[in-house]
Amino acid sequence: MEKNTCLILALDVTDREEALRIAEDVLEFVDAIKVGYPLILAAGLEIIGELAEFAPIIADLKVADIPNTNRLICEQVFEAGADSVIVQGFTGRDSLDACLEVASGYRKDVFVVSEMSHPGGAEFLQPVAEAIAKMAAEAGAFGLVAPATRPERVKKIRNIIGDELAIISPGVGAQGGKASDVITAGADWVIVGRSIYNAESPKEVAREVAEEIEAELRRES
Ligand code: NUP
Repeated sequence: MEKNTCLILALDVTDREEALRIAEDVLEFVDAIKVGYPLILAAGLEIIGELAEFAPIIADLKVADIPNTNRLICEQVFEAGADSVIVQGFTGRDSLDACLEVASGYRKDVFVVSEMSHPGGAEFLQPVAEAIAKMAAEAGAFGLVAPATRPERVKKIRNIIGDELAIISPGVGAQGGKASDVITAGADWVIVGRSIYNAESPKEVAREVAEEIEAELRRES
């Protein structure tokens, strides 16, 4: 996944045509498109291959099962054309290793959720987030998912893992996070869903977020 705009679109619409239309519309302002259960369940797994024509695809399936089942899920996702998959870390090292093995066979990437961005993410996940981040780094994951709603947590996790892993960060816009704050905190990519795909002009909002990130990166350099 190339770093250009540092923006990832979370495409959680449930209509295939709408998904393709929005993807094409915002294309020049996003480095990747993240698809998850809402769109895959509505439009079928083939939507991954269709969207892969536009941008690298991150399959946000938050894979969280025993190693064998994780392996089977990851094979399906990569066969469908995804470039990376998001998996949960709380299931432990063996479950993560199963995903990493499959990804490496396909020359694809794995992102591990360290702490979730919604308020409930602070209940059970936050206390183990740092241990999950360390495990993901030791296991050789490509990156982590960390919450844009808590930039101080992104900073903490960045300090723990150093520059070895990428951080992708959801929670900007609809969940209250701000793109420039989470870039300052050490995220590599910002993930934005509703505030782009529900906008009257998704392209304009994507442009605004990309410009905010660019300005912040320029200010820091
Ligand atoms: O901790 C997480 N928070 C989160 O919002 C991990 C995620 N994968 N996500 C996903 O990011 C969520 O499922 C949605 O697809 C996207 C955020 O969308 P929005 O709040 O910008 O609409």
